[in-house]
Amino acid sequence: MASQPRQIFILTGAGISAESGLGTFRDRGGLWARFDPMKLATPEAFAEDPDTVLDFYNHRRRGVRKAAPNAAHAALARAEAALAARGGRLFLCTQNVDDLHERAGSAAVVHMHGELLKARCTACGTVSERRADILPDDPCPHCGAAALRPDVVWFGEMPKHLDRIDAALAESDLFVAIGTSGAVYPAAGYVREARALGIRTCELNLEPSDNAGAFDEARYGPASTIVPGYLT
Ligand code: BV8
Repeated sequence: MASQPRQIFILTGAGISAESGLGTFRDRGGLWARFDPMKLATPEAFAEDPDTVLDFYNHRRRGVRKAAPNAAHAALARAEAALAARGGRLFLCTQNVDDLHERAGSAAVVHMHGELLKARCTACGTVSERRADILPDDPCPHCGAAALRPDVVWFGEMPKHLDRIDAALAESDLFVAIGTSGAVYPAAGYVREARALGIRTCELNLEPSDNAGAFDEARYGPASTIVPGYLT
């Protein structure tokens, strides 16, 4: 990393968790290559076939519980602490619904697409920690209704924390995208917003993403190798 930025905005996607054994979405053999997201990751799909949708996320939740953070997650946690120690800030915005950033030691993680290890009650809105499967008749821990869903953001639903994300981006002097294809909005638009704000941009990815042309700088390779190298 060149000059010492004070505020770094990091956007991570499924690629940072790939070497931890969690599937990506759009790579060969990825989740959306095997499943139709419109049949599993939309509120309409959940309304039509809740059992299949719950089962899909139960399977992924079990995978997250078995996975471990990799060197890229650890490097981001170290960078967060180092930047804070010199009066700066690393803002970590993730599209991922796993908890690998937290388990690697990142203190502040903004999950714009929600979290797989949380359940939301569609009756009372309560969000609760949820490491076990969600079964159709499981009661909400707050109101008792059998109305739980994964607290993730489906296609067509409003991502979380957008105001915080926009405010952090506007204050940053470096934008780094890690392990994301640049296919899903509004996250995929952040690099262009950064450029319009005069913020330096860098892509760290296995291969050039759909957004590759929008970045000032890029390093390609597995995240567990290129992220530690870039952040130290
Ligand atoms: C919304 C949670 C209204 C559930 C997910 C324009 C503006 C706004 C919206 C839209 C728009 N155009 C279209 C839309 C609608 C839609 C959209 O973007 N559709 C796409 C398909 C065109 N967006 C929405 O519906 C969003 N909501 O728009 O609300 C609104 C309007 C205006 C402003 C604000 C709001 C909601 C989208 C969220 C959907 N939920 N996930 C779940 O997980 O099941 S999306 C899903 O895709 C995941 O969150 C995932 O993180 C995300 C993005 O995918 P990536 O993370 O990038 O993963 P991918 O597999 O694609 O790529 C992996 C990359 O890693 C690859 O490049 C690969 O090369 C690399 N890689 C692989 N291995 C490694 C690696 N890199 C490094 N090391 C490795 N080892």
